[in-house]
Amino acid sequence: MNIHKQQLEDLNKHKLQDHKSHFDFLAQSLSKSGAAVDKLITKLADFQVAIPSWALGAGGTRFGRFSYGGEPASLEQKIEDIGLIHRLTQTAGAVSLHIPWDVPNDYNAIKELAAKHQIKFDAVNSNTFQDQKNQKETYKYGSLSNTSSAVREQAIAHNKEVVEIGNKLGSKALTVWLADGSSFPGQNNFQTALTHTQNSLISIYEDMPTDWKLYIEYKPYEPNFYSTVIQDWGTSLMLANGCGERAYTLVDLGHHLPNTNIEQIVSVLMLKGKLGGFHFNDSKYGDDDLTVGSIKPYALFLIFNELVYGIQNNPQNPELGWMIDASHNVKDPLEDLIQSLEAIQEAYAKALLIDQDALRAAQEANDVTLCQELLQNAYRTDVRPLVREARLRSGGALNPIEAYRKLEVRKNLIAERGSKTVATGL
Ligand code: PSV
Ligand code: MN
Repeated sequence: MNIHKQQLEDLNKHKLQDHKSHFDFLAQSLSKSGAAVDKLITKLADFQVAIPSWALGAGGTRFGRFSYGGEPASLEQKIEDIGLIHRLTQTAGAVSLHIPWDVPNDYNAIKELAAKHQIKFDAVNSNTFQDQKNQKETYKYGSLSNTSSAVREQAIAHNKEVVEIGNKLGSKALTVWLADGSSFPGQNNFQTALTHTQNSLISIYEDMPTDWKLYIEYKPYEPNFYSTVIQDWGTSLMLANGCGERAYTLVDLGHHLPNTNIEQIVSVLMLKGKLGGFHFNDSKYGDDDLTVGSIKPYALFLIFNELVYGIQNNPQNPELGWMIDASHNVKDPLEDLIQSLEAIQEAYAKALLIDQDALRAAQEANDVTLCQELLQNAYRTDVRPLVREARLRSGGALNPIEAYRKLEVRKNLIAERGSKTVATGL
């Protein structure tokens, strides 16, 4: 399915007058308080988030999976789906592939298709958490950390192959997330597992092209429930430092124990120039992979406050790889992703409104009340007209969810692909 320019213009036309009055009102009051509104809009329009290729179909839990009609059955169809989301939101200009789920058959054709939809290839992800058909060694007891050198070599070779695939597409980063760990006390020797992991990562890192980055993701539990080898940001940072300059920590919002102060982690990593990638989602209990901003929008705002501060003040930190890493068990995956993108843009816009100079002065003066006022004034501002204006100027839909429904995207995808297709992923 294609969404044509004219279709979006027709849909936007009906909402334009209302939008204009809301936007003018907000722009005026922001300008009065010293904000450079046009610059804000440009920043929002430039902010692009990668969509993971494995999140375009229904997600599942270990108890079951309820398929969605019209799911993409091939890499081409996955890119077409991202093209639809990008068309509507103008915020999803990248895809993150998971190998071996997404090995292209024809590299040139995939590159052309992605370019047609203005989609770039972001970080590529390796998969050593599942065994593949005809695979010689099993990852049941770990991959890069395994006690067996044959297993470790196989996992290292897989990661190198993922880099080769990504390199042919124009990716510039490899994300490694390990399920390695133990389910019972005494099962693993912690020190041996960590040493193996460090050595394996060094071998992958040293083989990467010199303009590539390595993102090391951490997670405290699941699928192993007693320990994971890379359990937290400190372990990830230590491993990244052990690899070299182009190795970084990747923060996935769901990979923390309840109430962890994620914004502080972000801040410390950026100060050290070691925050490389970011996976957005939301959660109530664990790695719930829910729609961004659906549970703890204020926490997301505080995280964005540190990201914005770091982007402005930490030139030692590289540009970040942004990605949504959510799962869609009950909602239409494309609608869910659109909602996540909207929440990300809103949190970013609110964080951009914080008067950083005033906050700094209030912090220096230990004026705790004013510090809170400054943060919450920004948070309480309804920034949706700004986000809509950024989308409008880039050629997107004023209201992407409404447009998605009016254009009957899902119905069209089911008509094209059938109701029984199943997308690869988790
Ligand atoms: C693991 O929970 C994770 O967050 C990693 O990023 C994986 O690559 C992704 O989910 C999908 O499996
Ligand atoms: Mn993740």
